[in-house]
Amino acid sequence: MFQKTRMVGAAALAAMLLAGSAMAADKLQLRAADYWDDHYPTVMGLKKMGELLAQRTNGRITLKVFSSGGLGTEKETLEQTKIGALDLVRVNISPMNNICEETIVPTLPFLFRSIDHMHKALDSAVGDEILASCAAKGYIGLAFYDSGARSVYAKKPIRTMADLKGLKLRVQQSDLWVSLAGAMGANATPMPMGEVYTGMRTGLVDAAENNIPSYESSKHYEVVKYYSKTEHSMAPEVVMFSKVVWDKLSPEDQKIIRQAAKDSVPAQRQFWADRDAASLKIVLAGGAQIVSDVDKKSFQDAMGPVYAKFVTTPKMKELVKRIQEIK
Ligand code: GTR
Repeated sequence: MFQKTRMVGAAALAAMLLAGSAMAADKLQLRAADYWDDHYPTVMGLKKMGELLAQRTNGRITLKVFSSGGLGTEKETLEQTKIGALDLVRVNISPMNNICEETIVPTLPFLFRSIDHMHKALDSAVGDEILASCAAKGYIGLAFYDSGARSVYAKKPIRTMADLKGLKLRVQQSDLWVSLAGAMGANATPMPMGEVYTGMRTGLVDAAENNIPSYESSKHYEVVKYYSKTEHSMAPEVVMFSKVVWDKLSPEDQKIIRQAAKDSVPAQRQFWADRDAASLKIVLAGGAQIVSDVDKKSFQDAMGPVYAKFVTTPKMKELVKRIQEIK
């Protein structure tokens, strides 16, 4: 009896150890990068995704976020993700523009009529198709995050194209952005976000463009005080997973990761809305002026050549049309 119990006990222990080692082998710690700090809504979105992963797998899958641009510029972290040195990355969609052409579509100037229209479009099949379009380039698009609308800020108000004429406007590293800034009347200077503060201080650039939380978090409002609501693009943020890593995961884990990213979106949108309001207060208290009487139509009317140059394939044309048709 004693003997039998001991044997059963030993077998059970062995089985437990085996199961334990299998579990340990299955443990997956994903590594993500983001330019912003831990309190910025994009990083908070990734952390929400991590929480969901841990809850849904009893801690088997976790997500560590390397924030504050610690791993490099967005271009660099995209390269690291492509080779699998990073598992995923959160970037603005703009640095994807030169990599994967359909990401140009949601970056296009004046495409979305409102935040609500942008949400509807990105939540629809159009959004999924754009996310899926980067697989051949090494990226599995998991989700779009909110980034509001981007507007120009400078040392003077920008109400018309004439106001922007000849100004050196910092843009993201994307050919579309160079063309877009040119069509708005400015001289485009592409550079990574981390260099813009010094660039503005030293006069390397006169102006930049971004949403209010970025204008605030980057402290750019300390250097240039006029934020003019051109609202020329609603280029969203995007979460991109490394395809080389993805292809090694089980279909079950792929499903769990995809779902956790999607399910982090509503929380991220709330973090965004909260931060947008809080950032506005901070920049106003810091002496920034919000210029609302901008002749947006004059900027919008100048965008024909940008569309003609960048919306080139039948697929891109179709995506633009489907977005415009969303009510
Ligand atoms: C911000 C975005 C960053 C970065 C930045 C930029 O809105 O959150 O990821 O792309 O814009 O202008 O470079």
